[in-house]
Amino acid sequence: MKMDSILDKLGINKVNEGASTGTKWLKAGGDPIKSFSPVDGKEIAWVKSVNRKTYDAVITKAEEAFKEWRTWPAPKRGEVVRQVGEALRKYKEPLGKLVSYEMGKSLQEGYGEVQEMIDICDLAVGMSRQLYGLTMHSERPLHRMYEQWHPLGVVGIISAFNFPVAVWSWNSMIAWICGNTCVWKPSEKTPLSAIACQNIISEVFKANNVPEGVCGLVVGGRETGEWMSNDTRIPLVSATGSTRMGRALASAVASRLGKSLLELGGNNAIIVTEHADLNIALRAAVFGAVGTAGQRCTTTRRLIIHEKVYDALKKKLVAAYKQLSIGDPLDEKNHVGPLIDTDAVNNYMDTIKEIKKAGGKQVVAPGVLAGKNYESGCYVKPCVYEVQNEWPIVQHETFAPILYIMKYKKLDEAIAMQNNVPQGLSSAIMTLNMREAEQYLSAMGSDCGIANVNIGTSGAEIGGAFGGEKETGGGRESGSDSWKAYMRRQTNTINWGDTNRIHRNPHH
Ligand code: UN1
Repeated sequence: MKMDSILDKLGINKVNEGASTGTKWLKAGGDPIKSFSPVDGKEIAWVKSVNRKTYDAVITKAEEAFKEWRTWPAPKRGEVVRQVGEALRKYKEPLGKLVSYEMGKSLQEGYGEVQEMIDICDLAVGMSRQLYGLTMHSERPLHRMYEQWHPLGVVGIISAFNFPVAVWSWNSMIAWICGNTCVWKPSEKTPLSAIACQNIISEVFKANNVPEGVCGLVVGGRETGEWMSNDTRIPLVSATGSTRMGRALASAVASRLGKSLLELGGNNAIIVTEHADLNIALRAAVFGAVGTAGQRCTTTRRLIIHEKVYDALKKKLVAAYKQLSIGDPLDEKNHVGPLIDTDAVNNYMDTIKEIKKAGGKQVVAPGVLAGKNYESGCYVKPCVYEVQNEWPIVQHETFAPILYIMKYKKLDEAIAMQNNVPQGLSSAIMTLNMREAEQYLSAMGSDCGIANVNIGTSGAEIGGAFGGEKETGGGRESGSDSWKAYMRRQTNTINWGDTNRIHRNPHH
């Protein structure tokens, strides 16, 4: 399929309005944003960003729609989400290709993202019948006490370029079955993938007479995110992105006593013990470090290797990195695609300068690729450096395929190194030794939101709660009981007795 026909199928024009209340596109009124592909540097299409007036119109519509949407039984809302999942199955190929082309991740990963959306729809459909509250025994006679969960209202969703569609769906599908309306601000680096999603859902929402306003879209930059953070009409803002963005957003939302759900930076490590299966460790490390060109928040950034297996694993790493082919991510023989833009390339180069200045020892060389097939200037070589964990550059998340390796002697020391960074998203240990694995998963082990054994740091499934501690922001999205973040808890006590009978109780 040619890209033009893909854009056609997904309803993307040369110039698009970046504002929608669900099935209706509004005049966005703000500056146009150009979306270009990091794959070949070509312009794909334009999107007009929102101005304050259009933004307000979308939020107002979402507020109005909430009044009706909350009256729909949750399983009926789930039925709409089930149909969204069906529609996504139908559009998996063109949407996966657009994600891959607009963001630069491999085609396999582009399809994987759409599959993740389908999976979260399935999960949310089941959840729509399981929004359970507890009941408890009242201390008063002839009283009943229980908890129920109600929707919050308008949920603002801010997503990042690296998962242009999946992370939005984790939030929106669950927020919807809970009875909320959503307004999505996608990354301004990948607005077309968002417009495509909006077109796909709008078909389903129209067919089901879902109130206009349940799924809003506002394309815009940092300022639009700030409007959301300060907007008292939005009780919950769920945001994925950098720690810098998260810190600003969290304090703005907190100062109006709103809720925020944050999924920010990671600095994920794999500990490889002397008891590891080195082939499993190698595969996990390479996939984790170079997948999505190192631009996942779950990317493996540090390998902490036992001294006994250090040289052996290092040799295997060097050999494996030699096999990597870098190029057009839509061509399935390539393993590594481009970074999102040339700013990211500059960031990669600045980081390498810092590593060298600190005394990092090169194990696999870095480089920016130029010439034929690399015209976009966004392709870089995945590289490996020997470093010290406490160096400021190692403590910092750089969204690029740079892997740090370091040596340890005792597991306690390795765990301390792993935890000794400001971030706390994902982590893994490679070992076939039960004591090591259990220590790692215990309260004395990994301090991250995700801790794995013999599987790498990236590729988390939607069924588990996803998120992390410390500077990662503490939020949990997608599976398990993460739905609770999108609802408010109400404790209800009902007196079904008459006063006389209560009076007879000697304790009251
Ligand atoms: C992200 O990078 O923001 O664990 C999310 C993974 C994916 C999610 C990553 N399922 O790699």
